[in-house]
Amino acid sequence: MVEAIRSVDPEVAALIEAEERRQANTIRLIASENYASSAVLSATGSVLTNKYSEGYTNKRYYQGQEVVDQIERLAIDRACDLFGAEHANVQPYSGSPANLAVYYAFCEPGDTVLGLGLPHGGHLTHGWKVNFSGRFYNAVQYSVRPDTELIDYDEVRALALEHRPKLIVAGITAYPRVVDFAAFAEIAREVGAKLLCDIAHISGLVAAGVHPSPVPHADAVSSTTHKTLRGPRGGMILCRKEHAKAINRAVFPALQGGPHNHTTAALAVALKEASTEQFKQYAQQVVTNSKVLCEGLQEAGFRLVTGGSDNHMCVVDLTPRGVFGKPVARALEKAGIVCNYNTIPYDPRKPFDPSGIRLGTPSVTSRGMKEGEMRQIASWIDRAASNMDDEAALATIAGEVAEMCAQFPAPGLPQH
Ligand code: DSN
Repeated sequence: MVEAIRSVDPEVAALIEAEERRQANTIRLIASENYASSAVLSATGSVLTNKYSEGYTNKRYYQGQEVVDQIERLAIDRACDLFGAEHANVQPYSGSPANLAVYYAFCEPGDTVLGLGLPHGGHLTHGWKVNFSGRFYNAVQYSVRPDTELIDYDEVRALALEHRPKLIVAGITAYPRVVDFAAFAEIAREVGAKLLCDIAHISGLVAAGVHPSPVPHADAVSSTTHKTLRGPRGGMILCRKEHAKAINRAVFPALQGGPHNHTTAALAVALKEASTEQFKQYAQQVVTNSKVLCEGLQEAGFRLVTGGSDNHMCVVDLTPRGVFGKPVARALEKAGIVCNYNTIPYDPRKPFDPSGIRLGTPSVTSRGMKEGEMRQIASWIDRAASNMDDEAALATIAGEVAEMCAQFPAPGLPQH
């Protein structure tokens, strides 16, 4: 495919190849990233990008839908089967638009919504003040407990009883533990709120049965499709039949125009991949790898937020090592290990220069790395954090990283 680009635009072709090399030769620990398979990438780059299909299957505003209708139907059916859902909308462009659509379907502007605060591991769209969710709605934020750093379900209930939200959002982007969706559902029922469970980070784990599913508990479940689910960049919403009309109307025509049919096809492929035994084993290994990475880091003197991980990510408090998130993330990048700096709960430092880093194992697990490699990665992180200003030491680690990467070819990438 790059050859076709090169004949028209060598500059962009060269940049794509540079990114292929970067993705191949570095250890990617960004918890929200993954490697989509060649099949998913090919569907994303297919002629389906050429077609407009505003509307839904058998109810479109353009002719020529005999193929696209079948593709969208496949994606919907596979999503419903995989997650045990009554209805799926596979048109949201990504996770934030999916959440916006659920707010639109269930709330009026100004209504009260209750979500996890961003500094405590929530997402921008869970009511953070600079986001639409905090500007157009009366957002109340719950937090994690200062002692355990676990979601404070007592506080969620107390805030729900006090503020009577129209919508409660249960979801995380930087929280390394299982979310108790049943507990959220009980609180939502008690106060008459709708429940949105945002499983963007964990949808692959949910699909594989290694994280409890919110589907039996939630009015709507939103997700991106490119994180642990390993699909194309996109979004989807699962919901009960009773909400299907409201959710569909919110996505189109309220918020979006034509669906991205190339993404829908790639999602259908990813959902098929995610229904296999191989994917179940993958998801299990993602969690095992995360636990082992945490243990290695603890042994090296780092503090793990909540004391460890039972999903695909670890949030690392660097304070005991006397270093901070941003410089460590930069040093790690020089050492060939890519992550993001992150706040820790009740962080005394500023979000742009916080105390922690967030690490995730979806990408390295897609390359086939297991427990031994996680211990090696923990030891490289330890070495990099001890040699942050030593360019030569960091370059040496980068060389070792590239050697290990060469032994674990990443799905979807040509080998350079
Ligand atoms: N940006 C994603 C993440 O990294 O968690 C969430 O949208």
